[in-house]
Amino acid sequence: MIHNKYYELEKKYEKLINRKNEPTDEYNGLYKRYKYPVLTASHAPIFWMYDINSETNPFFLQRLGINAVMNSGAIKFNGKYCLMARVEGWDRKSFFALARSNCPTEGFKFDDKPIILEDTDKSETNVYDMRLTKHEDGYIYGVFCSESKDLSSNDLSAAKADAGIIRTKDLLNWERLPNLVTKQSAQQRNVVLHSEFVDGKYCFYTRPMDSFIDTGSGSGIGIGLCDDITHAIIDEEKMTSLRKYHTITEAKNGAGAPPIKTDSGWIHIAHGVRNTAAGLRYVIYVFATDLNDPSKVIAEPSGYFIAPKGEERVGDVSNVTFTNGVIEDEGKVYIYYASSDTRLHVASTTLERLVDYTFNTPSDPLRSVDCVKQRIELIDQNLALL
Ligand code: M1P
Repeated sequence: MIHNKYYELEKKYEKLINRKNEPTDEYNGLYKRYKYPVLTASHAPIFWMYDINSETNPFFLQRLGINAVMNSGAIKFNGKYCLMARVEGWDRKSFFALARSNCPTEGFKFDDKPIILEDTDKSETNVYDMRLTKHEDGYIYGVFCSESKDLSSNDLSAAKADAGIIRTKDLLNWERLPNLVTKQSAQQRNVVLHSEFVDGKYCFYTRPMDSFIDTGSGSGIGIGLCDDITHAIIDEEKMTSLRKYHTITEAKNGAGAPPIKTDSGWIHIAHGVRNTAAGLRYVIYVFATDLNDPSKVIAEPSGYFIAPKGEERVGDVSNVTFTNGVIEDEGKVYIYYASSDTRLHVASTTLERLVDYTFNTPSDPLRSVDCVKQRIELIDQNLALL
């Protein structure tokens, strides 16, 4: 028999799922932030957490809690906006679950069951941050971080990050492929598959790392080609957007969603990390690469595009904004970004605006003296009009 409490919680859940969302009144010209997150731990169906049977769970205890719903891949499929969310349990393990809606900014509801990945590697302990790519080969690929314990170290928390790969044609049946092998880099996180072949090969954005936390000698976002996605091996990684001293990418950076193709170039919405006395600060930034050579950076607006604001600043890992999902839909662009490893938000803009921002915003001159000159130039132009 279903516990009475279930019906009470169900009402709350339905109210949450059907809640209308609206843009906030913040103005920056670049994008609109929305009032409510699109996914939170409370969006998890009640039957994922409770045993709803009053005989086996008379006190209606939560048996398998959900801690956070965050970094999500995104795609429009069969007319629905779909988010491949990173759902983290109270047990610290993440899994993937698909939430769908008819609207890009509200109404996301999880499919009844999370995604089951084929168990191809018994040492894999955690999985997270899937990027979805609709590839020109006809498949939708999911590339995610596959994390295992680093057995070469005595440190209990030492871990190893690899890129796992799955693919589907219907978002229901997933085929797992062997993990990506990058011959030059010991570890990989934030790996993204490019949507088109480059020189007839599959093209991945990578993030070379020497260890689990530090990118070490890794100087930024890499790019590498491979012949066969069913045994993906990258022999050589070139660099694209580089980490730079005293910028938002000084500590590390990483690709976000697959880049958006425009007439002017590929637009990448990525994350940059800097260190502070209060810990790492993650912001979202934009750069563009050449249409014919996606490794060549042709524009990189100065500073951040989205940084944590208000309640976004606080969570399990505070001061973080992170994106791995963007949907471009008939000239509109929806950027799904998580805040502080806790919840998922959306910001909306248009392709026209994003192109203008990307190609007409000055780049970071890297020194205060030049930054102030850059600003005075803007002020002088404006004062001449006022
Ligand atoms: O905690 C912030 C983010 O840290 C990692 O990103 P990166 O690999 O760039 O350090 C990821 O684990 C990500 O999931 C997380 O949001």
